[in-house]
Amino acid sequence: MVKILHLSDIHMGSGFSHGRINPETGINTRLEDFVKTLGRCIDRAIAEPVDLVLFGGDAFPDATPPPIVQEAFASQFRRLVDADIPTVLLVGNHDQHSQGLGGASLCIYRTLGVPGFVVGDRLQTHRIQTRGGAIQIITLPWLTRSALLTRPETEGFSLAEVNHLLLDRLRVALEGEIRRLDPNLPTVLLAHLMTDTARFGAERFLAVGKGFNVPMSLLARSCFDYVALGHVHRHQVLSEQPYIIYPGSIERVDFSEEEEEKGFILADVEKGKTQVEFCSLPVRKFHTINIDVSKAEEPQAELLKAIQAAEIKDVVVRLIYQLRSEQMPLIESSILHQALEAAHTYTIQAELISQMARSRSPELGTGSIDPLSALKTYLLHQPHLTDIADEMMQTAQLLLSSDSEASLDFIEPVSSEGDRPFLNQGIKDEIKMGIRERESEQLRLL
Ligand SMILES: [Mn+2]
Repeated sequence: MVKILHLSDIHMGSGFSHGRINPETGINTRLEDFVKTLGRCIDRAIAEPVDLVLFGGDAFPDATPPPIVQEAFASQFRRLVDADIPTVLLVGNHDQHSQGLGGASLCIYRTLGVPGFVVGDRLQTHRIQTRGGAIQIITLPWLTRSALLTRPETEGFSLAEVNHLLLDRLRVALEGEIRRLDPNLPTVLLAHLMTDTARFGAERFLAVGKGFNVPMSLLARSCFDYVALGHVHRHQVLSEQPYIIYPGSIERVDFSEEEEEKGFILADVEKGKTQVEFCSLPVRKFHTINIDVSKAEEPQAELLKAIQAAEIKDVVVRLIYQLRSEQMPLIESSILHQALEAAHTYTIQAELISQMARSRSPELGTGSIDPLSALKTYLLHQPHLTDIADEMMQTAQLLLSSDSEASLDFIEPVSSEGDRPFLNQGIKDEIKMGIRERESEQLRLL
């Protein structure tokens, strides 16, 4: 039996806007949080001790992390070298440099020949000798088209056709690896990908046409004793026969992960009888206080009541409230700041309700509708947009079908416009345009 610790999506160095500078260290507290949490994972690996550590990809927000972040990551993994625990580092989409060209941030571990470390930057089978016996690990990093296809092969193809071809190639390549497996050894597939059944928020349809989804049938094979995944930040068990698991990210990267439990997987992998356990991590809480005070006579008092009712000590808090423009003089923002002081960090977003009201086309209904039909329906009701309607449709089509790497590899800004706290300047007319979409937030981070 091989005892494995499987963790994924560390994203160390992201979410700095939710932290502050620790005056004692000069370091952003969110970096300190991430290092502490990664430290807990490594502590557990050493305390067990496990025979092998598998990292499912996305070490940093991008392939060129600042030295302080890279060193913090390396000093934690270094402890596994000292403890003589072999480790596989898989390359995720965030670890690849300019879409696969020029190596990945994790390849340095191979270049330096770190003892016991394997970097999974291509589809390949690694036979690893552990204290619990030999095991074979197939690494499947984030796939880019250029990994399996050449440009002339896809000339004139639509995105759907390209994805289809890519899947065919992957099927053949994976089959090749499977045929060369030693049937007597336990086998793990370690992959960074989006499966067709993964859930990463309430509405999956947003991802349609954007991503390259790998069907479960490709992964749920009896030759695998465990399928260790990375990419989706929400922990989920997709199959039990064999176990196919996203451990999820180890820390909350942003508010879209507010409700999610964070942790890693301990797996006892044995030919035909693998057992798994999810181990949760005590990570910093995120909390949204959302309150509509537009009908309140004393909006300020209502806001204070809502803040006092929430547990905010050491928590990353965002206060979102709706009010009418006439109520603005009734809000004393310095008092709100005072009330939120116990939070680790906080932001305040005021939304003016009169300007938020939008008419709604009844055809749009309440069920899910694909984004293109929704836009088409919307345009029918907007005569002033008739001139550019065709162009808008084409652009939307282009956006939806654009390369998944391009649309997903968004690097989180240090501080986004909507996250900026109000600094004793009263309430600005800051209206959040559009809908707050937890799903789209999460999409860009996967
Ligand atoms: Mn990813």
